[in-house]
Amino acid sequence: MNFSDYIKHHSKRINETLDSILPAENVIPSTIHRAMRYSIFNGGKRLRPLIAIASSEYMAIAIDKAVYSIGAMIEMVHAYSLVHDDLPSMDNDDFRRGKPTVHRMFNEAIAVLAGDALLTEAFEVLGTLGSYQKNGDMASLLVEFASAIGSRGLVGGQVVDLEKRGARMNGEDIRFIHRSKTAALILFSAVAPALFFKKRTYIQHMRTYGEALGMAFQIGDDIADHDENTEEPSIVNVLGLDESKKLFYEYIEKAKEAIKYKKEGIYLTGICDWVKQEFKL
Ligand code: GRG
Repeated sequence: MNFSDYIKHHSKRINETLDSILPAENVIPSTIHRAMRYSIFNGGKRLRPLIAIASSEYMAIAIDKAVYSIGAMIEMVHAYSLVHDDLPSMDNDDFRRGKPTVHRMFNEAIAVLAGDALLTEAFEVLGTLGSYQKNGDMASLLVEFASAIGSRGLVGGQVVDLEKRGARMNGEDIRFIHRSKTAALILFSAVAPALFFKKRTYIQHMRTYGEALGMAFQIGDDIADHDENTEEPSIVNVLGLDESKKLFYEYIEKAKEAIKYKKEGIYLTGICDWVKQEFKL
């Protein structure tokens, strides 16, 4: 299957999985279920679930309900992080993916609660994996997931991102933000199938791929959003545009290098090229 068909095919299956997991809009209290669905079904690329699927492919893991569920729980956490990131107390954004943000469409309290529910219910999805995949290592998956998105991962990265607004930063500060805020969940997406399906020989390759791709992704986002007057931490304001681009390509090459050993790596490599296209790099 070519890369574009691969993305379309699996995105559809991820969307069906999310649709089956999330409570219907008319389930009481319907406001929160409408808000959760609004945040999930408003045009995301499904990058992280697709990484989990392509990494399963690399390790010859059958792409079945368990893999789609792992992808769905990651996408639910991603959606929660975006809903909270857009809040007035954080980035105070009115639009996401060209549509009103959740707090604009509903209200601030519902946006906080919709994020909370997406996060909580992602762990419910993780907990149900055992009902159709009896031999999976749920404990390792759970520990890695929680630590990727807690105060030493996603949340911690967001704290430093907020604290560094308008402050002078060095390379170490910006690396910490990128690694925690963005790369941690992308790394988790790559390594989750290896952990759950106990593919121990691949764990380190997947970590290297995921972290490098995650770092490249956030550098690409900083380059695409570059504005020298912004107070928001950006690698471009620390290293300059040329150095940032150089680092972007180095991380993309590092990610590709980590999975060059098998022909099944074509989709993981395709995702690296997709990220390059996404940021026009
Ligand atoms: C509020 C707990 C909390 C965390 C916020 C991850 C994060 C930390 C905030 C998200 C906002 C942001 C700018 C993250 C950087 C990574 C990034 C560019 C996310 C957008 O990811 P895409 O492009 O989103 O995969 P789509 O729209 O395709 O789903």
